[in-house]
Amino acid sequence: MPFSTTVRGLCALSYLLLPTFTRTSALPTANSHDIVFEDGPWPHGPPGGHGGQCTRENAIVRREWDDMTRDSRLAFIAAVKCMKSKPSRYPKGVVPAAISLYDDLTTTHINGSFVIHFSGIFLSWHRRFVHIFEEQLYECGYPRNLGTPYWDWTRTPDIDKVAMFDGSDESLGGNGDWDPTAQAIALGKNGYLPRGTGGGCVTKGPFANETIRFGPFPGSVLAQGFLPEDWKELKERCFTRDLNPIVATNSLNSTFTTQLLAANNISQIQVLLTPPNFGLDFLGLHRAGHCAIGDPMSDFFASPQDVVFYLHHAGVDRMWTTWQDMDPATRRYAYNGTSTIFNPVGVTPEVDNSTIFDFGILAPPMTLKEGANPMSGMYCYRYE
Ligand SMILES: [Cu+2]
Repeated sequence: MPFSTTVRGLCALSYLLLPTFTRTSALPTANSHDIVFEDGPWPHGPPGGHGGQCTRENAIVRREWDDMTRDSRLAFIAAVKCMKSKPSRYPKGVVPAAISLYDDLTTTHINGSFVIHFSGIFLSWHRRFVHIFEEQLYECGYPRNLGTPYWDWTRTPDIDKVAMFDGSDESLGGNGDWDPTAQAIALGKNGYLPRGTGGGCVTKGPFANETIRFGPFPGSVLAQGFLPEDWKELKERCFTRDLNPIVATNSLNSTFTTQLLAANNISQIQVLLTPPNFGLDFLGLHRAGHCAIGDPMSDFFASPQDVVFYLHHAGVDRMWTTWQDMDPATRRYAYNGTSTIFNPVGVTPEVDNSTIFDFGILAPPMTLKEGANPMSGMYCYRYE
């Protein structure tokens, strides 16, 4: 069985490849004086817009992609394209690969990768990240009563045959074209993932023939524990996908969602989403969603370059929200881990409500407590 030589971190990481040292690059932040915005980091004030009273009636409703109307889907696609047409907010030369505002979100994700994954802030950080994306959809004319669409994985076992990826004008774009040279992905000691049914450039649908600019990051970057010096440099290539029905059928099904929602504590949730020790039959829902789409979605660092990232992480957030809401008294502020990837002892403390995490130039830092409830504080959204 031939294995890919440039294995992607998220799908290919072996638990044994633990970084011993982590750091993130210093980039300007929303609170620093490195960047001065005429109208603040986000022009139209704090998120939410519900005037402090969030109710079931006035909450933003996030719907499954298939449950959205054609008009809503087209509005979403147009807003994403708008984000991709707005200029980056970084001063010239700071992040050469960040051409658009959409790229700024990817930059922030890459820059935070060793803090926001396999850690106690994974869920909270990605919840807010999707919310920042949602705020930018509104700035691009997306109707304010509609939320970020989510992906319910259990509806897409035949992932390369579903409407979401059929390449029509109201899809998220098609599969990548068949690339005969695409190879299986080695999982270290844990076997391999068979290749998907595409692998080449996406040439159909709304995001056809687009260019991506970050990565690919080989799995060794995760193992070494810090980003390569040149990660901010412009490396243009075509936007690809490699939809993988074997991963989708095996790992993105109701057996796993049921198991997740039956978890007794937050550490079980974290393990079931992204098990540190995994194989083809147990990828975890979070990892499997990335692997089922293929590069760049399967790239541990640069995955937000595929817009499906946001639907997938809304799907992850929906699971966490549902689980929290079943027993808010004990689950609302339940955390597990530190602010460092793989939670090494003595690097950063165990997180709690006062732990702060940040979003670079995108938005001000916030605490875990502020991000714990989708229906209060800065948030006012629900899943339907
Ligand atoms: Cu992430």
